[in-house]
Amino acid sequence: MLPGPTSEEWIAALRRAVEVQRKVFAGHVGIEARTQYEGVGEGGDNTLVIDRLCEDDGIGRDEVAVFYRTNAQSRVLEDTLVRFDVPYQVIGGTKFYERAEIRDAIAYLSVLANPADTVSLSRILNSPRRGIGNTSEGRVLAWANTMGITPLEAIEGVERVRGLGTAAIKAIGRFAELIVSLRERAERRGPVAELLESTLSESGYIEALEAERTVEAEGRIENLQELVGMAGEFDVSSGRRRVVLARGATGLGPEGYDLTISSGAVKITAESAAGLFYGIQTIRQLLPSSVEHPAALSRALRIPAGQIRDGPRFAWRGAMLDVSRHFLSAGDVRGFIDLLALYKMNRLHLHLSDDQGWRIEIKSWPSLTAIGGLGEVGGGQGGFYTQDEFREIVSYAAARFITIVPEIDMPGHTNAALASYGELSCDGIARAPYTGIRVGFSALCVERDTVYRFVSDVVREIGALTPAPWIHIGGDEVEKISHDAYRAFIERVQGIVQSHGKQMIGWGEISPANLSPATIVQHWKRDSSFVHAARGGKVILSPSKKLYLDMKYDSATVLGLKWAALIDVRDSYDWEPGVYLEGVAESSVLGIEAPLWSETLEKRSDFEYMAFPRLAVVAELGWSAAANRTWENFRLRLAAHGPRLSALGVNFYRSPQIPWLQ
Ligand code: NGO
Repeated sequence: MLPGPTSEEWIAALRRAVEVQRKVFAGHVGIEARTQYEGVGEGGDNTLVIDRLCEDDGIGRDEVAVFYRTNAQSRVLEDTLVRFDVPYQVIGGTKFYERAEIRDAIAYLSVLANPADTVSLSRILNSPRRGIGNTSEGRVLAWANTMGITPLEAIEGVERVRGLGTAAIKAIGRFAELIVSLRERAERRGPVAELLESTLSESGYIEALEAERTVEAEGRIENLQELVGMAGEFDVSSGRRRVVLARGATGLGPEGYDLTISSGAVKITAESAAGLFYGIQTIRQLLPSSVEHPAALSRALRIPAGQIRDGPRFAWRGAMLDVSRHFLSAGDVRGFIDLLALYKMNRLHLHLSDDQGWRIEIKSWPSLTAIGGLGEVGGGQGGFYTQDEFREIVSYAAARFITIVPEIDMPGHTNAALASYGELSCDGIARAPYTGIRVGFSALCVERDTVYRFVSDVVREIGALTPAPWIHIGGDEVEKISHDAYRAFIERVQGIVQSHGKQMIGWGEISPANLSPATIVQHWKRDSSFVHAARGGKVILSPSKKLYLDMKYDSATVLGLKWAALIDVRDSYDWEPGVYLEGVAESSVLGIEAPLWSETLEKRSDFEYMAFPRLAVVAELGWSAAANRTWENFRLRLAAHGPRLSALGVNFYRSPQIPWLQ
């Protein structure tokens, strides 16, 4: 069912288009249409390749990416489209022509040019890939259609996986597509069902996740399969080519993986789903950066053969976003999470409250967001996450093996709360909203019982939004309270956090309080973290001179602050977490985390500019063994990430220390 011309006028326009095409190609027009999984077809010289018309490819329903095989052809096409007044944009060397019209025009053209192509074209235009999401009859038929198998075979496939959740079925659908594509390229050997079955059973992965049966697990399958799909395009010599995911002992720890790439298969073995996920991320990094752009996905991709046995050095590999000083939408946070996943980071700490804004809905204290959520630094609009939005962020992150760590900063950094509820101050008077960037001036009234009721309500509500065991209570930069009163406050809050079944995390300042060894201290400047290490507690390292992503790169950097240091890429790389703090041995270091404070950052691209490429440094410090890293080697590897970050649309700082590849 091709979308036909919709009016007389259209038919005329299409005819003209056909004529132009015929002329420019001297009467020879071939059309080839393909989806991501159909491999790279061998069109003739004048083949027009219509690529990926699926909305779930991120291109959008009415957009078309058109590639020509040679530059000359691409110029011809461009001329043609310009003549027909079709706007286009160039992304990563690929031209995108928007509008449903051009899609229809090309479809129509294809019918005239080569009726045999109608079938494959309609497969794409009807985009059955969108439909592989549930077991309803229509979907199964669509699935069968995509795979080129009979509806009965498709139903059998679904039967076999009946009982799995929607996402799992979707994932299997994708797997199936992948297999079909590989099989097509191997000239249709063996029945589809057999291949599907053997790949699934060898993986053991679906079953393992099925055992978990959680929403997160389903999200993970989906994400994993998406990425496997990307790897599915690898171009190796003919034969049965497969991606195999296996759960099994590797001796590489719970997050480690063993990746073997040979001409016959790509195999990842890991003890946990997280390990498989990281193996996939490595495949992703081994593939050319063009895979990061939807338009480039169906090119022939080559992946080097070899074996990688890999596992992380630290359990905590984190970043922090300060969404209080300037608010970031949930969508922007998800975008950031995607980037963390690429670099195998596993914690995202969200600094949800500060003097300038309260960013999370608390149902028992509604004014926190109704009043405290309104502003931000500089007087902008602010904002907050509803609990539902926050839950979505949590599960989006979990699907990428990233744990969200929520922070409510107290007893200082609380002006937004004090502006919302006067009873949290000792004088009972609500504070005015604050839009500046000073610190240290606000404090909860630590003598008031109301304050502890408030803390308990907040911890309970936030704790319920995330399955993670941690609540970060800030505790930094308190100038308005005596040391004794501060310590007593921290101890009481620790009890509250524990009473809600969570472990407390706090900034370095909390160390002198009588902390449980299960509490975690986050070092950021000279402090007494060693006291906590001595009592058997764990420390997260966020040294401001090394890991503060809000510090300027050099004196010419416009964004950011510089109170701790100027931190170019090498400064953040050249240090050793295992011996950084006296009295905090490597065994006490839980891991590292890079905070991105947002006093000067207004929009997502500002956040990205400060985070990248330094976040790649953090990833390496968190993951690689000290013996395996040197600056000279790192800077060359990082250089290759320039095109990848560009393809992902990340606004990153092109440090002159790195010989960036174009
Ligand atoms: C400090 C302060 C934050 C600032 C940040 C700016 C900590 C833990 N408290 O770090 O409020 O935003 O510096 O670099």
